[in-house]
Formats: sequence, structure tokens, C-alpha cells
Amino acid sequence: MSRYTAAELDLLANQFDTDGMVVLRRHFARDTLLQWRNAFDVLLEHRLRTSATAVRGPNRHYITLPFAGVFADEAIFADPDLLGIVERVAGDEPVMCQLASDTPLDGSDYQDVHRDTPALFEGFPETPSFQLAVNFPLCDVTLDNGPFETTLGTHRMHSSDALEAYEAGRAPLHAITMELGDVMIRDVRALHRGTPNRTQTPRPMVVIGYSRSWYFRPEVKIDVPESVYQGLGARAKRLLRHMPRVSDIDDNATGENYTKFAY
Ligand SMILES: O=C(O)CCC(=O)C(=O)O
Repeated sequence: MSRYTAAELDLLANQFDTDGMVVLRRHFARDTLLQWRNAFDVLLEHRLRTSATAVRGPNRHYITLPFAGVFADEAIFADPDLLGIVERVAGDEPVMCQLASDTPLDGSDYQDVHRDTPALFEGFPETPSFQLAVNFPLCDVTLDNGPFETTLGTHRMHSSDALEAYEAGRAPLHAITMELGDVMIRDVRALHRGTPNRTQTPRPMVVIGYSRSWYFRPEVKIDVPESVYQGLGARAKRLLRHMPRVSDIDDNATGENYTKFAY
């Protein structure tokens, strides 16, 4: 059920167009996310032990989540408010193409400021949004455990202009502290970086990728087990229409294909 009216979603989409991101506070049920956290801790331990993560800096790991169990939750990925904003900024019929996590551990460091994708057309960076990340943490995010830092309003700038604005102090970084339940929707072209987790507890941040209907990202995919797919509603099935359907998830499959992540 929506928490926001159509008019409120319009305002949030306008804010997104200006800032390149918007945060919905206390949006998802904490109980649900605590179940994700329990499942994630098992996955993290396994992936670290088998060195099957994409390393995004010292003690910082990107891990694809299996589309099964608690992670295959259409109440999260097909949430009507979230999709209401995604559709307003990236058009009708978006494609869900990524379900993953970013986790800095104790000993992680500042990443270089970066974008997650190049401009759609070389030299034409002012295009409307075509690739969005929806991020929500599986814990509270404080200034101590590695808050995501982002500039505002750099998503529609040429990458060199954005970097110049950042370096000149015209586009400062903002640390986004979050409570469990908060969700951030962002254009992946905004300049941002991960920061050090100075605590002993991992700071997992889920990332769900939504693309414009016609955009294809070969570096990510969601393997959707046929049995899980059959249990989904029409909206969820439509979001996943371009994702491979598999008989089973092979979680022993090692490694991540999404290794080039900074532009
Ligand atoms: O996890 C974070 O806070 C940011 C990570 C990030 O920006 C990246 O790995 O591209």
C-alpha cells in the first residue's frame, strides 16, 4: 500500500531531478529487514570464507543476493512508492536488473569519488535518468560505520564538470546517515563514495538496480528460480521480464561479474 499520494510522489520526483537522490524515511518494516540481515550474515560469512565477493576497496565487498527466500520479496522490490518514484524519473516499465549489497567492514577506507556508470552518450551527460539504485541498509548507518557520501545535483552534469565542481567545493559531499527502514533512491551518475566503517560490525547496504525499459546492463543480472517466479504477482514478474529464469540458484557459483564500478 502506498504511503504517499500521487502529488507527494510528484514532489519527491522533482526533488530527485534536482538533487539526484531522495530518501524515504522509515519506509520499510524493520522486522522484515532484520530477517534480511540474518540471512545476509550467513551469506557474507560464506562469501568471505570462499573469497567470492567483488572487492570495492580494502575490506569492502560487493555481493549479489540470491533471489530466493527473504530476499525475493516483492513487498520490497515492487513497493508502490518506490516504483512510483522510479517511474516518474526513469519512465514507465522499468526493468529490475540487480539485487546486491555493498558492505564495508572494519578496516575499510574512503573510496575515490566516482559515478557508477558513464554518461549514456559521450558528451551528452544531461540526459534524464536511465539507471537508478535503490539502497537500504540492513542496520542503522551512523557517522561511524561507513555512511554513503554523495554530492547533490551532479547527476546531470558532464563528469569532468561534476568533478571540477566537487574539487572546487561547489558540490560538497553529504554523509547520508540512515535508520533501518530508510530507503534511498539515487541516480548512479551522481558523484559519491563509500567511507570507512570504523566499527566491528559489518554495514550491509542493499542495492536494487532499476533501468529504463530499454537499457541493458550486461555486468549485472538476477537469476530468478522458476519456482520463485511462479509465486510472484504480475507487477513483480513484469519488472523481472528480462532476467534469466533458472531451475535453481547455484550459490556455489563463485565470483561476481560486476567488477568495473567506478567512472
Ligand atoms: O557502500 C557504500 O557506501 C558505497 C559503495 C560504492 O559507492 C561503490 O562501491 O560503488
